[in-house]
Amino acid sequence: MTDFTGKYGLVVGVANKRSLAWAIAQATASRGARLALTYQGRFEEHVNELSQGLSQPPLVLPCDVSSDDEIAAVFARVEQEFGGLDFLVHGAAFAPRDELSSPFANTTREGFRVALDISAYSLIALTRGAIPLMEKRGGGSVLTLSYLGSQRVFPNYNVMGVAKAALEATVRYLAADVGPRNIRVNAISAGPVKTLAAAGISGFSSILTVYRERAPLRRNIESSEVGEAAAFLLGDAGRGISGEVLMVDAGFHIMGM
Ligand code: IMJ
Repeated sequence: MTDFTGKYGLVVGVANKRSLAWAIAQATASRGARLALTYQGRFEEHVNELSQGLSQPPLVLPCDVSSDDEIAAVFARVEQEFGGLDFLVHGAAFAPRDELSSPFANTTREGFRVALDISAYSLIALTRGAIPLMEKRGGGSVLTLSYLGSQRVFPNYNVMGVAKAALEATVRYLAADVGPRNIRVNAISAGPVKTLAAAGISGFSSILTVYRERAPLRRNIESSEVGEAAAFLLGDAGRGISGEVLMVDAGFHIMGM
């Protein structure tokens, strides 16, 4: 599969070993990519530990994606160390906990703001930072992670569904904007995986069961399957694809019932 030897990537949104962003980091690093990984404050230890396990030691940097200053600092360091960038992986998402258990009509103004800022706006800010570094390399590929809750209603997904709908629209508008510079922008919409983003979500186990029963493949997906689909979209094999949301969900989304 796609070789990433000599390619530089930035991966945002690794929290721990179960993170889909980590699966993407592993899939690209194992194919030869040199990576920078960013962590949000509380995940520093986890990400530092994980980074030891990559074949090439990554650059590990702090980044709170709600801060323009921290985003600017990340790209300054990446430019210093790599001189350019071939791909960007955006796997950051957050809504205040209460928003994922309260009735949707009770969504707060602040909860809505935070969810859309962290989970959708950050893709615009990060892509803007990546553009000059990708132009130095003659183009690049940007990938984000979404969920079917952007299109359909799932219990408790609530304002995250709204944020993912905004994120998928952002993918299309960014793809149109940066395409002339040979930069592609895509999303993978992954089926449910027991990551930190799913921890403590009430009813998550029954969601996994429903997917397993109804999906054409009669099983749930594995993180590595997201990693490999990501490697395809990020690498040369995906060079004709932009503005796309690729479903990696064992086919679940095609079913009517
Ligand atoms: C999350 C909530 C409800 C239903 C859910 C999920 N389903 C899936 C998820 C069906 C698959 C996981 N997911 C796709 C997410 O995007 C989760 C985002 C998320 C999770 C948390 C939990 C902890 C917290 N804030 C969060 N913000 C976003 O405090």
